[in-house]
Amino acid sequence: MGIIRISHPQITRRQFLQISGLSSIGLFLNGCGVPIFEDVVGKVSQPLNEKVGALLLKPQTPVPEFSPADIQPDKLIVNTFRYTPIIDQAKYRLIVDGEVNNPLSFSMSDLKALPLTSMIIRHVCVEGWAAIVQWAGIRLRDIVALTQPKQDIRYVYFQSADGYYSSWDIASALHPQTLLAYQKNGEPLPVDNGAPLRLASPIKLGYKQSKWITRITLVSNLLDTKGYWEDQGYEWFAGI
Ligand SMILES: Nc1nc2c(c(=O)[nH]1)N[C@H]1C(S)=C(S)[C@@H](COP(=O)(O)O)O[C@H]1N2
Ligand SMILES: [Mo]
Repeated sequence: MGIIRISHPQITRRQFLQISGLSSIGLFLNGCGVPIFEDVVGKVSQPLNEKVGALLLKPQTPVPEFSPADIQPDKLIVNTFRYTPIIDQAKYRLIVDGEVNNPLSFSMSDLKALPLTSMIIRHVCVEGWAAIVQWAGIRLRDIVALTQPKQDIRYVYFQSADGYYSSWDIASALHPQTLLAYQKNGEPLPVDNGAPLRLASPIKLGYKQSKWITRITLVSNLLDTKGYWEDQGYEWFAGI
């Protein structure tokens, strides 16, 4: 789909551990609204994008969650349109890049060092089925905060190992219940459901919940290609 540029910058282990000990808000602002990230990963060349900053500081209202008794393990139908990529978790890297000051590459153990969030939500597929699922993983907003987005970031592209791709508006991406999940119903995420890493969010339809994510790219404008299904006429926003 030709998005932006490929870069594979590495963050050192020491830097990562320092960063991951901080909350996403603490990463961004001290009392004066000045980025404190500089102390941790070096010079910040751009001021924080005000819109992204506002979304991070004032997260949208959470969607009510279900209780563990509501989980429907048999109702989540595997829905894979191309093929199931088998990813070696030891070699896996998540690239987060685009219009950011601090593009990053994460191993699975880097990701697992970030705060774990669990939620029980309803997955809704446009093909006419739904399932209540428990997902656990990291908040996408924490990853976005670490990359120090430049000004005017409005969209996020997700690329998957099977060639699937999708794009989201930044507000939905920064929603506190938009997770990069690596667990399902209390177990490691099965390959069919997107291991090692997939999107899970109660505010978007199933086809926006990319499985096998390998690259996340923050951009100010959408390209002509918006998503695997979106480019075939499915609604782009796909909110629930
Ligand atoms: N990479 C990738 N992600 C994908 C898909 C896919 O084919 N490839 N299918 C989507 C659709 S339409 C749905 S409903 C959900 C299904 O998730 P599941 O297979 O874990 O139930 O994955 C979404 N994410
Ligand atoms: Mo779907």
